[in-house]
Amino acid sequence: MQIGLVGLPTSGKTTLFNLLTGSSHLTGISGADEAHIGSAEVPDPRISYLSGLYKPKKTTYTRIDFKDIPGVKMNDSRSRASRLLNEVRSADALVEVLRVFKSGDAEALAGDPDPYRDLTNYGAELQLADIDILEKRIARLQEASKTKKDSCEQVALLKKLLAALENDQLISSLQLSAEEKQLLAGQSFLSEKPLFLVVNIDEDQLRSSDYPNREKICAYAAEKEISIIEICARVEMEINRLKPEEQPEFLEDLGLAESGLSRLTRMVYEQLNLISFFTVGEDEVRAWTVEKGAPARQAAGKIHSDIERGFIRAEVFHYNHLYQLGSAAKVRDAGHFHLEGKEYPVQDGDIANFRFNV
Ligand SMILES: Nc1nc2c(ncn2[C@@H]2O[C@H](COP(=O)(O)OP(=O)(O)O)[C@@H](O)[C@H]2O)c(=O)[nH]1
Ligand SMILES: [Mg+2]
Repeated sequence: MQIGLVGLPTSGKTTLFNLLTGSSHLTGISGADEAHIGSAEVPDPRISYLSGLYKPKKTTYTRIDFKDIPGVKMNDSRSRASRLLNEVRSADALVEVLRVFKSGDAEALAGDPDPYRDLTNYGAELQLADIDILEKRIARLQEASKTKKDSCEQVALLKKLLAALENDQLISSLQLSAEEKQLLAGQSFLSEKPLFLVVNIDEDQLRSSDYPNREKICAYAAEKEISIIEICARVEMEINRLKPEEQPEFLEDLGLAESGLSRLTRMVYEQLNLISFFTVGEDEVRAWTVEKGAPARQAAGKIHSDIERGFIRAEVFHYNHLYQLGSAAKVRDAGHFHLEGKEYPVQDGDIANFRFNV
């Protein structure tokens, strides 16, 4: 699973990427030309609690991968533009960064901020790229259908997608049947990817929780069912430089319960239907990511392929019981331990111990 950071040049993508992943890539107008990849820790207070309880040698949070994809500039060559578009295509979900903050650097390149314009333009760009692909595929299939019958169904479906896009609907908003999804397997469309908006605002705007065109942007996001989050990348940078124990006071002063970075990571994590289960012990307390509904055996495979292969049973209890009762022994006494087979759908917050035999 890889989350692409997209948006116009100087919107703050690399700044956010550096903060999320602890990297130090060049920001600003002379920022790097190529996409880069890194992973971000998914904050989870439950891990801190477990770590305090088990005092393990090692505590490991789960992570998700981000890819910083440079925006296309006016004078970019076609080949560069298409290379960058391919980077967008290969991402599983997109976080679009919109610039609202004012800064000399950004202004010189991109003019006054106009996030509503940027948002609708980018949406249109994704839509056009999909329309272009669909038209080409339909033409190719129609050519082939003169000799092959089974491409007719495909053509009808692709035409349905095309009509939706031309009608300003996102592919993700269509209710496709299982058969239709099957027909589309292996084909990916940009406007089908889960999309998140990061509105990159000024410190003053963060304090007043307002900025120009806020209502229009929120209405657009609501209509298209896009999750939206407001962040001030500059403030995030300042918070990041502080010692961890100094950060809460700083955040409180800004009227925030949590840093924008952790809100962003959690939003992406939750909206993509990802959940965490934990393994605990003296050596390590660790969070693992699976998709909601993943069966126990598959979850075990996240830890090691041997555990998946030789899976016997999972011994499971829930974090909430541990948190309420204070020790695993009390959780066991209260009858909250359960043994589960390979099909058991792992729950968010499960603490699991897998028995296996290879
Ligand atoms: N004032 C202000 N400047 C920012 C903010 N976020 C990013 N910048 C600056 O805007 C410029 C472009 O940022 P960068 O992350 O390189 O944008 P990218 O082109 O989207 O990767 C850099 O000079 C950043 O320091 C912000 O929230 N406030
Ligand atoms: Mg950049």
